[in-house]
Amino acid sequence: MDKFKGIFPALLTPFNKNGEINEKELKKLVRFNLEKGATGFYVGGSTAEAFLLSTQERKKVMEIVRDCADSATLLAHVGSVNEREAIELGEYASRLGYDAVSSVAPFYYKFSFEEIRNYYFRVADASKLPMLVYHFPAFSGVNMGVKEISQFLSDERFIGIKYTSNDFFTMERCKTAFPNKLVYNGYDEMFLAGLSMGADGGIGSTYNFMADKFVKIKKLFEKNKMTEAQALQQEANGIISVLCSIGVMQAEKEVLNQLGFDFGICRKPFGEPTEEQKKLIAEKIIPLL
Ligand code: MN9
Repeated sequence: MDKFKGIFPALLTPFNKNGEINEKELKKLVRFNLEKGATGFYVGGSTAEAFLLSTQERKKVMEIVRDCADSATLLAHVGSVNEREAIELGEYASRLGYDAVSSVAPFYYKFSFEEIRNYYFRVADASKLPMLVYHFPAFSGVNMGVKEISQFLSDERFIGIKYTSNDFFTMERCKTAFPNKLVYNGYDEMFLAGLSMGADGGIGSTYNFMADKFVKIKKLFEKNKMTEAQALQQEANGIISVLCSIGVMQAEKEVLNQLGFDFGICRKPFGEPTEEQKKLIAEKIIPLL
């Protein structure tokens, strides 16, 4: 289980001038994060613009990362509102040798919990890999409490949950009821809070360029050095406030661009940061990295 406990950047997807996936830059980002101490990667998640990619492109992203991630632990997000796509991607992740698959709950149509549960079971069965529930009610519109989450965590096909919600009471109840299952903290700005409520690690978008800060927060927490851990979380949060004021993923790509990557911009309908916002990133974020 240790290979699953740690800091997992939810990788961004670089696009070139024509809007196609930029393989070279994605590989460069993987290497950059391995040097910063990332345990592994969450591949093809919301941060990767998964829902703006074709099925072929989602597979290509998985291949590129598999190709260059050496022995890092790889979690493939295969979630889709279209179950057939999720199954196809889950089977593909398994063929590529991923360590686990993950899925957001099927969204938009307000499926019943039973429909959602059956979706998860079928996707898990098809891939035969351990499944990680991606709980993100603010974006998926699907809220689940301890009772619903327990139906997954009590099942041997499920390895844990990526928990992106600020309801830490529910997080703690789930981890306490299922101590052998994994809980990943999802909101980077509350990582330290998540650790104190039982999270085993984190999966986050801001880790793309500051995984080292979160590796340190986790180490300090484990050594009971809370004041130092809080100071680092505060430093990270100063950066995350700026990202949120611009648009998290659009701003994250600009951060990488200013660090010497060529990540391009997010796919439409996402907009681009203005010159003023780029200046804000240069002044308020880059010097802290
Ligand atoms: O799952 C990420 N969510 C998205 C986690 O990217 C949509 C987080 O890393 C947030 O981006 C981050 C900023 O709010 O915590």
